[in-house]
Amino acid sequence: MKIYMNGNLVPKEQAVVSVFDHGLLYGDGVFEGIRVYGGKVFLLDQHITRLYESARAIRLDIPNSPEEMTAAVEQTVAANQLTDGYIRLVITRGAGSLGLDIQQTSNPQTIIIADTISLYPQELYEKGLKLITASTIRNHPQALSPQIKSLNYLNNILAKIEGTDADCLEALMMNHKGEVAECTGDNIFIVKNGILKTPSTDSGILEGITRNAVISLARQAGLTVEEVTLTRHDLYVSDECFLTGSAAEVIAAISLDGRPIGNGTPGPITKDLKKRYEKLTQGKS
Ligand code: PXG
Repeated sequence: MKIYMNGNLVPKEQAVVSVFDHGLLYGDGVFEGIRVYGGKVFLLDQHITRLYESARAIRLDIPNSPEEMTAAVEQTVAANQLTDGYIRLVITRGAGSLGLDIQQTSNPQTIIIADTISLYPQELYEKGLKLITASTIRNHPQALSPQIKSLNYLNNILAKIEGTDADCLEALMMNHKGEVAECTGDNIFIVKNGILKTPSTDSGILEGITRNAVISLARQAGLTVEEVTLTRHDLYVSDECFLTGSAAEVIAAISLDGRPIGNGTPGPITKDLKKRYEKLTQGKS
């Protein structure tokens, strides 16, 4: 495996960062998780745009241009002969002194890993996932905006632990107002009376690239899509529920807090959108 580090492709044993890197010391950095399907990097432009926006939001100047970063991703995929897999693109603040001051850091590290990922067991793509509501709320947008895909994922990890403890592979996170935000690594949708609904970006969520692709696919298919405020009640009484993410793709959620959603199996609109998304990933849409 060849890892891209600051312009070079190096064996993974040589792909190392300093213990003084603020990415390690403080979670100070940004990242993207991107898929490769059939040798093509999926929705790369959108991931690059979000990466640079996340970096800008934390006042991190990425040394390369977006065009150079795009080429570096493609180069890493080619060097690893990856046809179907997963890319982790990471920018750290770089090494500095022991202190928060970003002015005492230098050399942000650009790391690109091309590997494989399987987030959920295949059978759950047929059966659907069980969810619980985490007591850990999503970061307050005025503390750390969930729109920034930063290297500090403790907020999500703490909620994920609550899910795992309850035998659920995903957990629902509410925002500081008690509204539905998203899951720990996935966005959430419901279907109610044939209408597709998902929390709006001002609900304190990461604006998922898969989320946006599914919204477009649904509209193309003639569905009404609403980006709204959702409460947990809306989820409990919904007809269908599903999650979206680069790693997860589209996966049904069949219960929340032990309560079945709809009839407790993946619903027809969920299944249809899952198929349409698969077609899109295969370049057939
Ligand atoms: N919300 C959160 C908090 C996320 O971390 C999503 C939504 C979905 O966004 P995209 O743009 O992927 O549709 C994410 C993304 C992993 C992994 O390693 C997690 C994500 C993406 C890729 C890999 O667990 N989450």
